[in-house]
Amino acid sequence: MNNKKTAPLKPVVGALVASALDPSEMPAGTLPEFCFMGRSNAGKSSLINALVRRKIAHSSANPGKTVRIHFYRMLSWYLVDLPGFGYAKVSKQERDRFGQAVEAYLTTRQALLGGVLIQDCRRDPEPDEMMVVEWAQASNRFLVVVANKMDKLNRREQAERLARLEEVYRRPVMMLSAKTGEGLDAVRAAVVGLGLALP
Ligand SMILES: Nc1nc2c(ncn2[C@@H]2O[C@H](COP(=O)(O)OP(=O)(O)OP(=O)(O)O)[C@@H](O)[C@H]2O)c(=O)[nH]1
Ligand SMILES: [Mg+2]
Repeated sequence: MNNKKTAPLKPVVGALVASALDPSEMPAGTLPEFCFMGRSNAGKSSLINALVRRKIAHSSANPGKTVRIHFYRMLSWYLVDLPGFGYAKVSKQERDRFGQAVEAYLTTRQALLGGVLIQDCRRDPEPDEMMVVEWAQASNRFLVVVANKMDKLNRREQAERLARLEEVYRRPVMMLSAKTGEGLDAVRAAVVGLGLALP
């Protein structure tokens, strides 16, 4: 019998598995993946941290922080934090480089089930957001559209913006404040409903 004390099992949930640009740097596609997309500063990292109940994704007031494709281990899937579109703070050359990497990831990654598109509820969708919707439709992937920062609006404005966004997107939109947690349970339920366990 082995009486040696074993080290406690390291928590795997939330562990950063890879920060990739090239497909060769990505984990083997043995687990399903679900990605988080949106304009820089929309609140991707804030939503991820709220869903996982841990500060795994870096969130800051400094747009363009996420400049690689980050893979985080969940219990039975990988959570993928994609670099945001439209960063001000990096060169065009660098922007093109991860733009291409993201496009290649979205179009070729077999393990990718779908994702969350997050945007600021005060803005209208721009071509980048509409392309994500087209991508989901064309490739038959799940897409949850989230309008974040609802705490910045009053109730009447929230209702107006929700109606407007659903009209433009032509699909359901979930209102959220990653800051206060309002709307978070519904986003959590949408993700868990796809069979993706959250802590
Ligand atoms: N008022 C308010 N601020 C928020 C909310 N969600 C995020 N923020 C703030 O918005 C800023 C950007 O949030 P992040 O979560 O870092 O955004 P991101 O989409 O991950 O940005 P990049 O990684 O740069 O692409 C931070 O200052 C957050 O504190 C929200 O629901 N309400
Ligand atoms: Mg981020």
